[in-house]
Amino acid sequence: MLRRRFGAAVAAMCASTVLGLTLPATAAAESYKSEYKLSTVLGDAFPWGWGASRWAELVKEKTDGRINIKVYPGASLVSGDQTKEFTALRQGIIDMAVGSTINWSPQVKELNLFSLPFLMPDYKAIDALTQGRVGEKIFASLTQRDVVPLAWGENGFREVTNSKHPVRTPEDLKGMKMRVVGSPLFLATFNALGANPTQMSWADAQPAMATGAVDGQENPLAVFSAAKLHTVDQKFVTLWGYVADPLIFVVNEKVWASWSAEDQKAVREAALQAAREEVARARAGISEGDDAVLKSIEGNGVTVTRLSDTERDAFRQATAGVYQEWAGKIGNDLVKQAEEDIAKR
Ligand code: X2X
Repeated sequence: MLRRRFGAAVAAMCASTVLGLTLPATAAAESYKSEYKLSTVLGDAFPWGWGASRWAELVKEKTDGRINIKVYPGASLVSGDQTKEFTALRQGIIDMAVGSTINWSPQVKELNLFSLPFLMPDYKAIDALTQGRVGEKIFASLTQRDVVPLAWGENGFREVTNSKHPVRTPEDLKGMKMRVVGSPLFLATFNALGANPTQMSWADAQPAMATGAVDGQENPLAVFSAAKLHTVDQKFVTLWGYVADPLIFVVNEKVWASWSAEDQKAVREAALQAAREEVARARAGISEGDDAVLKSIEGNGVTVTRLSDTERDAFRQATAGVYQEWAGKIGNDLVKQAEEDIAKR
């Protein structure tokens, strides 16, 4: 009897000790998910997916494991439909993302800025926008759309490729079946160039190239190389650098609000560091003086066409009407600021 009572008392003590010690932790654990879902289009073999994994890794480190992130490449949380990613992020189906400005531009019109043909001539121009007042304005408009933007990464300058012949003039694109991404601005640009553009997701694009359902596409060289697009018949690349898509590291606003100030700071710092490292990777090996990726593409039998300034200008002129029309849709003030900041770079 005595023994049993003693046992019960010990059990009660243990229970209260356990409860006393674990209650605050349990409360905290309830507002934190055991795992956060992070969406990207491209996986670890690409700078983009690498940057997302790097962010996850740094967050784990900096929060002592309080925030665990799982990366879902292939926009798999939205069944591969990358233009639905932003909506799913707002709705909380996705907790975090490293997303391309192109894929979110159907919902955030300002993001079409980066897809204005021939707005940004070089990396300094991209940086002048993302690291300046234009970038701040775009972040402010994202903040009004239920997400917390933290850092700018980069997919890269998008070069046009095809299976038919070298492209040196707009005429060379005439009638060519081109896969483009999901913003109507891309349809407008390729229509203006006389091509025959069709919209599809990245997942559908590769089989379409392999079967010849499309002749060509446009994507950064880092993507061309990692996706081995020469194996799906892309034999001709033209370096025209007509647009570049930055990436944005974001967290759903409710998820963000559920974290302590200390953890928010850690996630932000991790995003800034991962983005810095990701941009360096996205830019590596594809320009003069640092051309290992470009060389390996050529080594695979791909013909790389480099345009003179005059040749590039013909593409610019052919798309000038699209630029004008879309500047109005994006917001003439924002476009004007972007042009000024690029001129001053
Ligand atoms: O679909 C594309 O072309 C890609 C991978 O570059 C984007 O997601 C914008």
